[in-house]
Amino acid sequence: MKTISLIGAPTDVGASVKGAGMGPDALRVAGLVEALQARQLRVIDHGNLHGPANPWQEPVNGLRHLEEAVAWNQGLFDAVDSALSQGHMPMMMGGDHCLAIGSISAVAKHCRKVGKKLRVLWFDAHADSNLSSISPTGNIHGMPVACLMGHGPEQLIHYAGHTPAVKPDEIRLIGIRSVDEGEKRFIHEMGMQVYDMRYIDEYGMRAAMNAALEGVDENTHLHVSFDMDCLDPAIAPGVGTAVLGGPTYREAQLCMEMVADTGLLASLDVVELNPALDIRNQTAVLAVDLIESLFGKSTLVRING
Ligand code: 5AB
Ligand code: MN
Ligand code: MN
Ligand code: MN
Repeated sequence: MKTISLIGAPTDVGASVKGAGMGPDALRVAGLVEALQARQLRVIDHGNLHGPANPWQEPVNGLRHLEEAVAWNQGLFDAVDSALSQGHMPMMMGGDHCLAIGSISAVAKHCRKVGKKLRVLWFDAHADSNLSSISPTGNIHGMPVACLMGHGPEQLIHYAGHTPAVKPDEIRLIGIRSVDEGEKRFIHEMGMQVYDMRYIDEYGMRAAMNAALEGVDENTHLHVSFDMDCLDPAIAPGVGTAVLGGPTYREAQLCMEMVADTGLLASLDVVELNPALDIRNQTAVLAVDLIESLFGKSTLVRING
């Protein structure tokens, strides 16, 4: 039986909109633990990590709350690292997306140790590939992809023990529709593979997912970093940085089902859920619904399905 380690990281230090820190509890209220148990998974809820409060300061040298982000990511790195060394599947409940730096750095360290290939699927409206020199906001939740690829402040790029933690060809961005000018250049320089909304409109979600999953095999550790603002705000209003024109409910379900079909999911981040902006917890309920599909719950009527 698979064991899921639930790790709550209740902070919004990487954002400039308040409220993502309430994400972990909103997911619990929406029935995450029970839903996973119903999928025949053993669930250990480690509760919430502790870290520095959000000082709500202006950016310094292009970075807002660097010290606080470093502390939260170190705590999360340690928790994910420990879950993986016990053979558990870590599920990080954010919190804002800066937390993926610690979470995925621990995953990258693990992959190197056990000799697995890493594939990160980054579902997001944004590219999260900013640098302090080009970011229009200084918010670190807009920088985790760059940090993981070794471009970021010293304190955020060495958790894994090897830098970069993640190579550009190990990550796929999916659902993207809001990219800053500097990010565009960076993405091209890095040669990253991006399945943006234009691609999804033209070729469909099935083609996008097939392309994003190309080359994964039984020796691949598949990590999903799910920013709730990836989804269309019509179905997911409870996020801090909503962008029109995201995947529909069915397209999102298809993504999850196609990941489930690989049987390779080995770690997960659920981030950027903002209960303060939600309507009767519907975005958290949707997250739980999608996570069920990620773990193989299917609405299809088929034999052995
Ligand atoms: B999220 C923006 N590109 O850097 C920036 O929600 C938005 O983790 C970042 O995807 C959004 O501040 C970060 C304008
Ligand atoms: Mn994000
Ligand atoms: Mn986003
Ligand atoms: Mn956001």
